[in-house]
Amino acid sequence: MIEFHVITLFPAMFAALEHGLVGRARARGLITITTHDLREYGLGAYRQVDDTPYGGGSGMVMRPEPIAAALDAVRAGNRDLCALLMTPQGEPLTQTIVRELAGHHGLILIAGRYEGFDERVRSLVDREISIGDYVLSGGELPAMVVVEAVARLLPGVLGNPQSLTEESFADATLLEYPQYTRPEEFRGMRVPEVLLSGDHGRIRRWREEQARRRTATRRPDLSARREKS
Ligand code: 9D3
Repeated sequence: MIEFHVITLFPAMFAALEHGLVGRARARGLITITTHDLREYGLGAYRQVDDTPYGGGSGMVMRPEPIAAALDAVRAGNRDLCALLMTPQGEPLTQTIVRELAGHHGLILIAGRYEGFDERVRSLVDREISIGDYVLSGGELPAMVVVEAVARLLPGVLGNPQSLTEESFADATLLEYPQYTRPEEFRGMRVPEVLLSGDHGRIRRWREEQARRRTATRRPDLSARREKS
């Protein structure tokens, strides 16, 4: 059981998490996801959450007070939550980080918009997380990525715990071997004979070799990391 709290200007985007594996985990009471509309903590009659940057420059910056107020409100009801700021300047998310996050009782994810956060917001959180080196329009999709990656590690969320065992073994440093299902021939492309042989020793060795070769050619970075460990 873990509780996710998301602070966002676009709570409606998180309807995506009513579906699929995460949606089922919620329905079964294995996780909770609560969105908190940052606009409700905005300043003045216009509920302002952003402002122009000191020193000039283009774009708007998220003011610290609404985020601090939202964080205080979420933390008031719940002790011991790990607060994550979703930002392109954060640590790039890895499966190792996902496993660390899954160890907490609850997570607060702060999704921003505009050009970024006032620097002082960083002092209010435990970690800053990026999901990779490409430009998105805000932190909402990254927050959903974190929720899904963490949720599927929790006991009972995956139907088949076998997949988790295989995952931790491969540790995301080995790409998947080629997989086939019916039909035996599709548009002239046949299923490799070894997979039809019934020889489970041969099949296992073929899959290991394929996974190694595929990792070496497609992901030399992962391959090098494996050879060292
Ligand atoms: C194009 C504007 N960029 C240069 C000044 C800065 C910038 C600000 C805000 C770039 C992206 C964003 C919005 N992105 C996120 O909030 C975000 C993000 C991402 O864009 N990529 C990967 N991970 C993340 S986590 C949050």
